[in-house]
Amino acid sequence: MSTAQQLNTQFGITGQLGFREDTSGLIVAEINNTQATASLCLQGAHLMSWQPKSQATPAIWLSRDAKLAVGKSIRGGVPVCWPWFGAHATEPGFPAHGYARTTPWQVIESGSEPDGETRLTLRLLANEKTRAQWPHPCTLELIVSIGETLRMELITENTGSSDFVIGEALHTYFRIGDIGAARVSGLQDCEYWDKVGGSELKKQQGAINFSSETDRVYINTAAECVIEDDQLKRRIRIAKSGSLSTVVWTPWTAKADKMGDLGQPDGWREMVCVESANAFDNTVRVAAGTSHTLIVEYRTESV
Ligand code: TA6
Repeated sequence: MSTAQQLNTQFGITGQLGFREDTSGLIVAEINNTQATASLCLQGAHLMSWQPKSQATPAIWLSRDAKLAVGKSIRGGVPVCWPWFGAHATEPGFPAHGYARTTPWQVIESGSEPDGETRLTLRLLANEKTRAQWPHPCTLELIVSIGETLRMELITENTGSSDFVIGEALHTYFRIGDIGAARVSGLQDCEYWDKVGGSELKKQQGAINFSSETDRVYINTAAECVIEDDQLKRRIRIAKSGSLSTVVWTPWTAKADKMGDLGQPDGWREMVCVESANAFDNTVRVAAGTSHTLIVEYRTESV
């Protein structure tokens, strides 16, 4: 595993991209360019923060209780859920949302893009533990481009001789003023599995407003979503490709209290998850020798 100093020598970009070792011993990439600031923990290729310079408030939420620890997921940011979404289909002892977000990744490339964005490419480092849960020969890479727009590409390559099926998500926690003054549009008329109180297939009517725990997997949709934030007077546009599911989640009070790491007592009110995914009916078969890419692009607009 490279040290922060080795990474700075090989991939650092003066005045834009540097690497530091956190007190947990994990390595964090810090990005500060003309368009935005961001930070990304190499474990899990976990983007923890993103704030366009045009915005007074970050666009990505990180719990004030978030702690970096080896092998532990970070509450907030953009967890990479892969190679399954939610609970493992047959192994209750396997980690929820897969192992990618708690496994070391390595930096394989960095660069400055023409308009001033900073690009970072990371690859998951398979090991004995991951192969025990996922024996398929494959690579997983994440390309992040940080600017006024945040673009993330999650690329699965099947390097083996047999097909495999993945579930995945960029499980993004967006920063909002207050859940009671925010709504999500773009999913009207889409079918969704309502995970609150069993799992029933329903159809979305109009925009999604929030007044209780909401945990929905919208299926068969490539739609762009918009978070309308009346309190922060902004929109966050969520465009995607290579994804046919969108997950919308707020834990609300009881679940937030039970989880205990969302920034008590009401840190959970300042976030909503809108996750670009391939889950439930939309898992992806990656044929031998081919690759599959899930892409998101996030933009903020002051209104
Ligand atoms: O995507 C929504 C969800 O599946 C919720 O059911 C909740 O479990 C959330 O993810 C957080 O999961 P985590 O494993 O990160 O605590």
